[in-house]
Amino acid sequence: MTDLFGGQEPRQSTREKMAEGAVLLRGFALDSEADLLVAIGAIVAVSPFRKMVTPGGFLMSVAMTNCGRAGWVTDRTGYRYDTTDPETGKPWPPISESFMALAVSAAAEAGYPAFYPDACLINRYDPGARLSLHQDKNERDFCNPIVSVSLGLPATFQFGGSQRGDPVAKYGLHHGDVAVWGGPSRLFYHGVLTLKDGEHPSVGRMRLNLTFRGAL
Ligand code: MD3
Ligand code: FE
Repeated sequence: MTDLFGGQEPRQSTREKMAEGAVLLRGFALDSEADLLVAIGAIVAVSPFRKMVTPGGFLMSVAMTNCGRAGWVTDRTGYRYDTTDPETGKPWPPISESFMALAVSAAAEAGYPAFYPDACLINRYDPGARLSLHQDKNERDFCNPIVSVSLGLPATFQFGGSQRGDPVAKYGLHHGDVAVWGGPSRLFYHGVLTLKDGEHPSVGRMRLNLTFRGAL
């Protein structure tokens, strides 16, 4: 028998429809875990995680950094995409091959075959961190989906509708899960509940989330 997988079976990935245009690919990133963690380490060596201030003056509990041609930032003047990291004054590090391959293949698997992100926001949730209900609408073209990758501790994700008051569904997002949000669900309200304490075997005491975007 030819050894197709180097002695290792590819891990199983399942697909779940969350809403029109929104697909959850459970376990899709598990085989890329090691590459992703190395790439994140290289990014934060150049552009470290930082907690940013909202236009309203609140310090976010989620620490963030970016890679790609543009990065999402917030300060007292507003939310925007910036081609330079305001902390370093330099361009953000590039999107690595392993990041790009994962984002492109997940988008294709979810029915978006021509998605080539130019920005990737990296969120770090320490225990106690949360992200309140919001829409992602700083991107130029809402025809592009957003691809999100969850690593580390599990979190409860809230997914509503196009109005803030719409009822929300809750999903557990686990290490290796990838979700793709496009079409009618692209502008739906969403958020992440307060992260519970724990220790993940390969990531430690945190959750990491990558979101790939067509920003510019
Ligand atoms: C649904 N991040 O960075 S990822 C964000 O887990 C953000 O860190 C969360 O919301 C996190 O903006 C959720 C899932 C996600 C991302 C973007 C979406 C869901 C989305 C855009 C539209 C609809
Ligand atoms: Fe968001």
